[in-house]
Amino acid sequence: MFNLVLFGPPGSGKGTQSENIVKTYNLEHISTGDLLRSEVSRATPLGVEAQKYMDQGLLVPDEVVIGMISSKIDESADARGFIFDGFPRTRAQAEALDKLLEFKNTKIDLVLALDVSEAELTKRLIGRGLTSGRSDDTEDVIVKRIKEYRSKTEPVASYYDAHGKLETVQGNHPVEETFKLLSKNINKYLLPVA
Ligand code: B4P
Repeated sequence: MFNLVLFGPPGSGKGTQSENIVKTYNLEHISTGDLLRSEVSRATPLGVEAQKYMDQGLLVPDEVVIGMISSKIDESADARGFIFDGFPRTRAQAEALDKLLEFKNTKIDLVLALDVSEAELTKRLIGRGLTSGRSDDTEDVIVKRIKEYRSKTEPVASYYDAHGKLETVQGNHPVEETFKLLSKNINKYLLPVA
């Protein structure tokens, strides 16, 4: 099993690149953003709780997100591997993920961090907001999301760096070009299937 974390600020292209990676390497995609938005749209108790945070550009509490991940991993026990998109976003989530995977006799193999300038992030998210209808793609919420990223999520990179798992990839390029850079790193561990 090969497990990859795709790491980066809001709008860095985690969701976009995950689609390409899933198709090329046949990995199971786990996006906490997508899972949370699905709970919100179905107005489940978890979704109602999560929406309060997401609408303000804040991270949803760790225990909510960690519980969701655990059941999602169990659903795909036979997978070739997982791509974790937008998770972990705090050190507590990173430690919880390590414990969960250890319990399942596996581990995180590689963390690919997308490096994108703040001006480009803002431009992309405002652009997406024109059509996405997402309540967190407005200018004032985007500023809060980037701030939340800098204070709570960015430190997670050092956690993985200390474990020798972190590779940083320039993500300012067009989608296909960034994908080539990501693939170069993944190919050291796993052969493409497509
Ligand atoms: P997420 O759904 O994870 O979303 P994201 O950070 O906005 O986006 P991503 O990096 O995937 O960007 P994308 O490819 O879409 O999080 C949303 C919220 O959910 C969080 O703020 C938080 O509240 C909550 N949440 C999620 N996970 C959590 C966790 N683990 N713990 C706590 N809370 C959690 O790209 C963005 C735009 O850029 C798109 O329009 C795309 O088309 C464009 N784009 C992408 N790559 C491009 C490129 N190379 N060139 C030009 N445009 C590009």
